[in-house]
Amino acid sequence: MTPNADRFLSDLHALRGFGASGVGKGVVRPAYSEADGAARDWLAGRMEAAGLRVHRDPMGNLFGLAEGPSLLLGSHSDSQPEGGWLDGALGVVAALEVARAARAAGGPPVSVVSFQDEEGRFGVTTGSAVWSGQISLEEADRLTDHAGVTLAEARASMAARAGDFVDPARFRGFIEMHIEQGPVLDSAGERIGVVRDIVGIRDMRITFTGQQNHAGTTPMHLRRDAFQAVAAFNARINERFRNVVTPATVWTVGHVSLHPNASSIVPGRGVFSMQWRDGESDRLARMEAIIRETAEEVAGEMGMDLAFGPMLGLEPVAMDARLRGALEAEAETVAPGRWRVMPSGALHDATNVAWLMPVAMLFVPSIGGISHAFEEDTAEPDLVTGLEVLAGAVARLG
Ligand code: HGY
Ligand code: MN
Ligand code: MN
Repeated sequence: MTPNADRFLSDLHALRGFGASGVGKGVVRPAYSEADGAARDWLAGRMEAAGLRVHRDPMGNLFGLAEGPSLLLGSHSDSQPEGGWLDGALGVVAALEVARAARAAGGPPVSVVSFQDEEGRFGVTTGSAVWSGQISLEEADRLTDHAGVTLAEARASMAARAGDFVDPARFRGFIEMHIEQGPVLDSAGERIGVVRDIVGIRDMRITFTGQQNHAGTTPMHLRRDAFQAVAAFNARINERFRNVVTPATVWTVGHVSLHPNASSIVPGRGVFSMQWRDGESDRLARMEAIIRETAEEVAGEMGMDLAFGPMLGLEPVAMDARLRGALEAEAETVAPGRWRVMPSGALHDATNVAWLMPVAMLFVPSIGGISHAFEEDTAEPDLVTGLEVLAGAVARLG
């Protein structure tokens, strides 16, 4: 089986055209946006041209199905609000190329998927989470983005063309190729990472409500300033986590919204996202307890009402030994001595799909370790090396 590197790179650049940010190679293609819909229509056309049967499920997950039992390859084609051109797109386009190459070589059958809302406009890897039953469609429909739009409203725009959920029993396994999104491979001068396991995550919205008031006339000691509560929480949590976390644990306050967000108004409401990730579920639970206690303590001291949104979470998962073995054998063939087995600190659809079938993942280096930013990039020879390892592993599993 010989994948066509030029056709693969040309498709990858074509996909970048949907939602191209105009800054570097970046893209703005959030789930269910116009650019996302147009990109999915284009991908559907490429799937059809590759001889695959196009199927959209109620979440908007897009499948190109091969006849009979097949291996499923893919990732996602939605982006962060400011995203790179490869995050997700690489795995989808590589899957498409391997499906074409496999078909031309007379097998093995390969199906392709682009999951919807991997980047969590509404949740955490929402499309594959619903497909795998980690969250029900009914529950997911009530999730809102930062602007207050519900998932039910967003997916309604794509509902007309949706069929049923695909029966996962038709797939023999799932392999997701992705950029590393961290500095390990790039700084070591290595070409391929074979993933051992993917960390777990928790994500929750927290709201402090104080009293909106005049910024000139309200004495400092009488204020119930929601921003001050958010700031105090953040300072305290960094301190409190100290005895619980390891150097691999990460946590992020990535979205903050103050109401009404005006220079001359003491903010009455502060809403922020609290996200934390670690390879051990127990540690994630201990961190949750600290977060809740600290927020309650700050609310009590500063006269705030406190509300926690629903906590979304995915458990850490290990990759399947057989699929992983095929990637390792192929990595050693294509890039001898220049690959490693490594954990994934980023979340991926593979986490959810692992509940349905054996899964494995491979990484290619990210230049400077940058991702979730317009600057995200990977040298083209590394993209092609990844494609070759993926195709070779599929042939081995044939
Ligand atoms: O946030 C993540 O790890 C993933 O890119 N959605
Ligand atoms: Mn991704
Ligand atoms: Mn991402």
